[in-house]
Amino acid sequence: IDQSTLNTSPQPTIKIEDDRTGMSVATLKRAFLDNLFYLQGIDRSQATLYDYYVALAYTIRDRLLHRFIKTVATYKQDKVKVVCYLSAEFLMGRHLGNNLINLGLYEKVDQVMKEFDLDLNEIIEQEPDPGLGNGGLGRLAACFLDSLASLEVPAIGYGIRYEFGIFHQRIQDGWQVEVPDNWLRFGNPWEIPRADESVEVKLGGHTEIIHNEKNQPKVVWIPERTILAIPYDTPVPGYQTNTVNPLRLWKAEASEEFNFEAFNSGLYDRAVAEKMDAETISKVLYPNDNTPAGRELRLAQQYFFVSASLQDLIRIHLRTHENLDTFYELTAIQLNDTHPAVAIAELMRLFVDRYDYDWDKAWEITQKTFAYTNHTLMPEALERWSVDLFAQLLPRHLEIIYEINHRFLTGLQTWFPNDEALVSSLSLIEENHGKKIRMANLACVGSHAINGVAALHTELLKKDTLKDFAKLWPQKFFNKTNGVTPRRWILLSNPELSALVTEKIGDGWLKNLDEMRQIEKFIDDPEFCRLWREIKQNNKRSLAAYLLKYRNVEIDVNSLFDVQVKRIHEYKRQHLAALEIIHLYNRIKQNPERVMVPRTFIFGGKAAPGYFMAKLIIKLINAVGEVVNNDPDVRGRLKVVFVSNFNVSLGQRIYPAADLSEQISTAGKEASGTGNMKFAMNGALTIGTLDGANIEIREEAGAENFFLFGLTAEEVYAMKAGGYNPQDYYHNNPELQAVIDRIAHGYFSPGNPDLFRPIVDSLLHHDPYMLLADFQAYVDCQDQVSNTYEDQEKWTKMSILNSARMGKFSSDRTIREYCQEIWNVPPVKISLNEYHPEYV
Ligand code: B1H
Repeated sequence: IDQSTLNTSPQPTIKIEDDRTGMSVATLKRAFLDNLFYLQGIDRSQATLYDYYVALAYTIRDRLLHRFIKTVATYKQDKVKVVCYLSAEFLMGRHLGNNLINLGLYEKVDQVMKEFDLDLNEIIEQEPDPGLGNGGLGRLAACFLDSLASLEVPAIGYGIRYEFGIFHQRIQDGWQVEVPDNWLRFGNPWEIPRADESVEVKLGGHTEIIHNEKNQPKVVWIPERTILAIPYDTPVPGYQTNTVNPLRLWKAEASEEFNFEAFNSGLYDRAVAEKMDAETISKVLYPNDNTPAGRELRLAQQYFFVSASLQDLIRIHLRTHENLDTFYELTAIQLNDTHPAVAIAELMRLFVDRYDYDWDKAWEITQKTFAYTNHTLMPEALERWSVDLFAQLLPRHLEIIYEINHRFLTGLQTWFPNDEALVSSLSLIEENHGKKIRMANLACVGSHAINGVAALHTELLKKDTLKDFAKLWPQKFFNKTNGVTPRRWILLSNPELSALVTEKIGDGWLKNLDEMRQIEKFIDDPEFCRLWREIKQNNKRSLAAYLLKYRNVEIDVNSLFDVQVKRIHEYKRQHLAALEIIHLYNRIKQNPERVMVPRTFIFGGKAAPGYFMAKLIIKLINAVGEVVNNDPDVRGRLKVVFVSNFNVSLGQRIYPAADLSEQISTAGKEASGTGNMKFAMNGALTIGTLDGANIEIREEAGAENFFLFGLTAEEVYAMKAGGYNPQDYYHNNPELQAVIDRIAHGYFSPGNPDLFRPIVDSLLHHDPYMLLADFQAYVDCQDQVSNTYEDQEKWTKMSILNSARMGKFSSDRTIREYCQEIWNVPPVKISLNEYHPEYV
């Protein structure tokens, strides 16, 4: 603005590079200072790093917003088909760095910060890591949103705006201690509340039959409580596209109407109590991974976000359409596991009760709308809600589920008369010890597509967990092997490796990860190999510096970094790695002069707070570390580190620094795994079983570039069927015996020899995850790893080949497959006005 004209001319000249949209360094500088002053209310002489973070976040948010508004307007105007990803979890990780990358602003903003004497990395570190998910399932949802926007696919993510995400993990005296994660304490610049689009969600009460004007009977639900669902939108930009899709998370609040009533009748404290009750629904994420919670509040959470989301979708549809007949043509709803599966009953209720559709028409639309992803084969992990609980909270939905079941089973009987076994396995209701609703069966019946998340997993679903559905509807089953976004997991996490790759083959790999194959041609180029090694070494050094600075642990950057980071679960077998460590320790104790490749075992991961064995495994790892790390005989050859509070941001530091990726679950138990992909993309070699996506990773990388060990899924089943006895292994393998005995005799728990008894007993008497059966194969394979590591040239080549061949595991590939085979949703280009329309 020409200052001299301000007070004299009614029409000052405005130079149009809008400070809220401009992408030049000069504009970004001005906008950043402006936001610091006017939004954060502080100037440079007083600002903290956090103030700078907020100012920068708002600067970037402005640049997302006009793309966001244009994207949503285009979807509405062009009446395009939209993917709706329903998920109880979205483990997004920090937004700032990723948004800079996707907007193509990373370098410019880095420069801007330098001009203010600020370090962009330090500013990025100020953002609290939004942990609205447990692990792989929630992170998959986040990677999918990145790929959807990057592929310009119209999409919306629907979930819950938990006030407290996954707990913060502290380690005290070797034990996990949970601390609440108050991530919203200082506000959240990335979300936009849309109070005007709030909807009501009802709970409880009973149903009645009334007669309408034509004297036809009709069921009405008389609910007991009303909760207000308030949407908060977080813009999700694609990589180098104009598409910015919404992630819409619902917050629960007391409905005003209800409160007024109570206030007026003088029941002030009851009104306050009810208000708090309502807000409890979106208060906290249940911290169970791969185990359902079975609590009333959890069912209320599921229904809450599902009902709000479906009402939202119907409202959106009716903005441009007269009725809901074509709902499925414009809306493809994906159920991320069974957590949102009550959506099938809710959509039926809305169609039949509220919009007066006849049952058959409603059912046809419902089935065409939904698709279901299964994420686990563990029988105890399949959700089953007690009918009593359902009746209390969702009486009308229970009736609808019974009606769906009745029609489904009646139909079955005409095709398979007198097949009682089939009927009882497919029924939505489980009858033994207290009636339960099988949510996986509801999801299968109400969807047109059912998919597993890796080839083996889908095969096992069809053969075992969902075998009768697969026989009934083979055409409904699909495999969609998981993937991860290369933007966050390579470009943002591993900038040096990314720069090297881009220098050699251009930057096409970021949109088409298959192009990474082109780096194979440098495998015999000694300079390339040297740089590759140097980058890994730099990543190891920066992880070591971080651990020293923030965790006060010192690790040797010249040792092999052997890493297992994931949720702690018996089936994932962190304790198998602990047995290997004890075994290596025993070797050293037997021969203290023994020469060996120095190793640092790095563990990270949270245990569900109520999962006793998982917590004991954490204690075991720390107890073994305590002994090994302090024994003078070990002399730097072995170190054990448990990094507390593993989360998305720590993952971004750890994956690029790993030499070896531990993927050692019992075959047939890990549906896919996605950490395995992040490691391999960043040049770690994998030691793993034939489980989940490991199988496909090995296929892609080449068997010679993968350290394979252990029983296959088939062998596991056969062995169990034949009466597996872990004692046989214990008695026949003196080295294994020595390892177990060290634990059993209290070597790692001085003064408390019984501390690890539950682990020892479980291994010796049941060993449901077959650690003892796989022990020797694992030890031998680890020796092979060490031998290979001694040949650094060979190791480097294997590392390059792993990175080069991971194209399949880009979530872009996964999303393309979903779009073509399940959703039938094409991309839509978003054209952008150069400036905010009001300014043009
Ligand atoms: C996966 C879950 C899960 N499978 C219940 N199942 C939950 C189940 O809070 N709950 O009730 C939370 C999470 N998570 C994981 O999904 C699999 O174990 C991984 O193998 C897979 O890679 C990931 C994504 O598909």
